[in-house]
Amino acid sequence: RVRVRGLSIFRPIIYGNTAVVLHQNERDVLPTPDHTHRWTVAVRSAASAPDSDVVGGADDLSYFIKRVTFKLHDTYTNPNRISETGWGEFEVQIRVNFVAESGEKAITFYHHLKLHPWTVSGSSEPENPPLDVAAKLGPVHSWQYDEIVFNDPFQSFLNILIAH
Ligand code: SLL
Repeated sequence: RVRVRGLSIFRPIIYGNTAVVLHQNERDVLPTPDHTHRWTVAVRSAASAPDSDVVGGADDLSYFIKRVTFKLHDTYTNPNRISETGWGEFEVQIRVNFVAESGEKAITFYHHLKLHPWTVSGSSEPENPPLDVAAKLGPVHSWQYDEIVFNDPFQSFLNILIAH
């Protein structure tokens, strides 16, 4: 297999989470009533379709990404989830495995799960509003743009990337 030496190619991604405050009636039926939020973490393509204002999609990264694994805080008994309930923020470990043809090693990065809509009013310090106020503010979003860079890619993998 031939590497294309001196060439770098990247693919843009966004990663992050959304979170909502659980209603009391949702909390009542959880095995863990101390959980206050429901959240979802995700990795998506940041290359939007030309005729669409929707960024990313379900599996629009699958031509070069084989698997994305999320590792949650040790307080979770099954840490490999993408959608969960909880009460606190923590670093989510995100591991990306590439398709076998790429010959690329897996990469690992982190996202700080955001649940709380810190607000600033007037000249006071930022504050974390109580749950009933946070619920009215609506979903919290925290997304990061990044680029996955491949240096000296295999010719066959380069073909896959540029053909897509
Ligand atoms: C904090 N350093 O104290 C953080 C840790 C951990 C969040 C937050 C638990 C879920 C469960 C959950 O929400 N952990 O135990 O079922 O804020």
